[in-house]
Order: sequence, then structure tokens, then C-alpha cells
Amino acid sequence: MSLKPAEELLQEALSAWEWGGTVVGAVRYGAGHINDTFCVYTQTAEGDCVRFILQRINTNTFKDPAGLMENISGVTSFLRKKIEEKGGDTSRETMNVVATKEGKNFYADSNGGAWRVYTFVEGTVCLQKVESPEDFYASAYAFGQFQQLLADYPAATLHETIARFHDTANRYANFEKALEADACGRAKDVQAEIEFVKARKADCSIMVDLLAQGKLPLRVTHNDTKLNNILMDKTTRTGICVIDLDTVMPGLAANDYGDSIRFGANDCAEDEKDLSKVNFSLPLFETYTKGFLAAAGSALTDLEKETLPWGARLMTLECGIRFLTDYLEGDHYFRVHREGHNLDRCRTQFKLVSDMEKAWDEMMAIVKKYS
Ligand code: ADP
Ligand code: GN1
Ligand code: MG
Repeated sequence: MSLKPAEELLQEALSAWEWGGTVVGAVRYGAGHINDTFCVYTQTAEGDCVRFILQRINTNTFKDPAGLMENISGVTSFLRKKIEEKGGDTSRETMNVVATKEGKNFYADSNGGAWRVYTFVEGTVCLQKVESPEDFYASAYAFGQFQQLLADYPAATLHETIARFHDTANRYANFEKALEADACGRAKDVQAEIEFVKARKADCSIMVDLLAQGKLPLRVTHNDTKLNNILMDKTTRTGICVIDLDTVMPGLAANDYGDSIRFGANDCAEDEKDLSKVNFSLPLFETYTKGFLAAAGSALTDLEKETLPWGARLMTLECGIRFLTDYLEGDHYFRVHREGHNLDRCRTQFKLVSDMEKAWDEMMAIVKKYS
């Protein structure tokens, strides 16, 4: 498939929707690593400015955009009903897909690309790193609640949008293949990182083995719970709307918990180059644990709760392995903005894994305290 820049196809995509006003502009938006996101500005006959989110779905990553959009339409309709039942605001507390002129939930462009539109959730902030413990608590509560709201979603109807997404052992196997191929000749420069991963091969199987043995249940989970996948109300700073629903699939509760810890329980950006600034924060870990268990804890089994720290450690290790694998393969998966970007990202993750290994007993004790 051709990889034309999204901008070249933007006009075509824009003409697929009835915007309810004049389109006055569309600009790149957000800091996601996967999709091409634009903010579309429209003006109504009354003169109001109304914004939308237009996204080109990354079809290298998501091979079945129709199945993916079926998931998203299903999940957001389900959430809408639940939000209505509790008297919430369905225009802000869930994503809302806008249908094309043809009444479809996405538009297939002439280049084989897939585009979708969401209403813009106004009056919110999207954080790239934790600004206060209160914000982190609010995100924990919202992600926990998201999992609770989807507890009785018919999981069998969900398409698996990325096969073996959080199968950490399989991520390890893919790393080994990339290392063996060493397509860009980069392995020689990253020996320390390679050894770091190899020393943790056994860890990669811990959660997937418990799942395979039937000791941990599959739930409907988000699978990509980093802080910038939640919109917080600008004024109240509560977690208003969980976004980026591309990976909502059956998964482990610990992975949703763990991916948030990976991204948020430290003081720096995911791609910080100065590793002396990258430190796992136990106080933020405690804050998140408290919020997540307050919202979702009652539904979790004892073993699910006990293994939450493994979710944190393994989501961080897995993400680091994925960044390193992509670096070895030539940066095809994650969007990069500078040379060595995936390597920088990998190094922050491994620093956090080391910190978590040292803080392991305290992490276990904190989870126990709130369980
Ligand atoms: P990616 O999969 O590439 O991470 P996201 O779906 O997370 O893409 O969107 C990228 C960014 O766009 C988000 O981090 C957020 O800032 C913004 N965004 C996405 N959807 C909305 C929305 N409905 N309203 C407001 N902002 C949004
Ligand atoms: C990607 O799409 P985005 O930027 O929210 C990735 C996650 C990684 C994350 C690392 C579909 O998330 O799995 O944890 O980058 N999403 C996909 O920042 O691979
Ligand atoms: Mg995102």
C-alpha cells in the first residue's frame, strides 16, 4: 500500500462529510504515535466555530478498519446508554462518531486509506505528562470506571484489531527476530539494551502464562491507557472522556492499570533524553493505585489485584521492547520526530523497569493496602 502523506488526501477526505457549516481549515493535531490526526474548524450559518477531530486510521497498524470501526461504534453506543442511564452528558463523556454523507462510520479514500470523524470534546485538556497527583488520581478513576462500564459488554462481538497486542512473550519473540535480521545494522550500537531485554526473557511469560492457565480472566479492556488518551475537564480536572478506542479488545485488567503507570508514574516525558531525570515515582504509583482500585477494584479477583504490579512492570518492559524492536527494524511502526527517537523512548522505559525492580516490595505492599 502506498504511504502518501495524509495531507495529500485531506481534501478528498474532507469532502466525504456534511460538516453542518463551512470548513475554514484543518490542521495537524495531538501527539499520538499511530494515526494522522487533524482538527477541522467549521463555521455555521450563525457564525459559530465548531471543531471536529478528523483522523486517518493507520492501516499499516490496523489492517481491518471496518472491523475496528464496528468495535468503536459498538462500544460508544453502549457507553452512551450507560451514561444516559446515570444522567451524564453523552456529548462529553464518550467519543461520538460522525457518519459520512453516505451514512458510514468511516470513509475509504482513493488511496486505500480510512478516515473517521469524531465530535470535538471542548473544554478539556489532554496531558502529555502528569502535572499533579490530583490529575493522575482522576485519570486512574476514569480508566477504572471505563473498565467497569464495559464489564458486561458482549466481548465476543469485538474484533481483535491487533493480534496478540499485549502478548509480551510474543513481543519478545518479535524482538529476537528483529535482532537476528538486524536490517539496519543498528544492533552493534545497542548492546546494553539488547542484554537488558535478554535478561528478562522469563518475565515476559508471567502474565500470559497465568492467562493461558485460566488463572486470570479476560475482560474488555482499553489496552492503551496512557495519560494522553484521556481528556480531562479544564475546570474540574476530572477525567471526562476516554479516547483512542482503537485497541479496545479482550485483555487483562493489569495491562490497563500497568500502561498508565508506565507513562504517568514519573516526572518526565516518554522520550526524555536525560536519563538522570527519569525516575519511577512511588508516590504517583500509590496515587494511581488508589484511584484505579477505587473505581474498578470491586470487580477484580484476588489474583488480578495481586498481579497488578506485574502489569506495571511488564507493560513498561514490553513498551521498551517494542520501541527497541522498531529501532532495529528502521522505525516503521511508531512515528518518530528525530534520529534515535525510538531508542530514546526505549531507554526511558528500561530505566523505569530497573527502578520498579528495586521498588518491587513497596509496590506489592501499596497494591495490598488498597486491595
Ligand atoms: P493516536 O492513536 O495517534 O494516539 P488519538 O486518537 O489518541 O490518536 O488522538 C490524538 C490526539 O488528538 C489525542 O491525544 C487528543 O489530544 C486529540 N483528540 C482525539 N480525539 C479527540 C476528541 N474527540 N476531542 C478532542 N481532542 C481529541
Ligand atoms: C501508541 O496511539 P498512541 O500514541 O496512543 C501505541 C501504544 C504504545 C504507545 C507508546 C496502537 O499509542 O501501544 O503504548 O504508542 N498504540 C498502538 O506511547 O500501537
Ligand atoms: Mg492516542
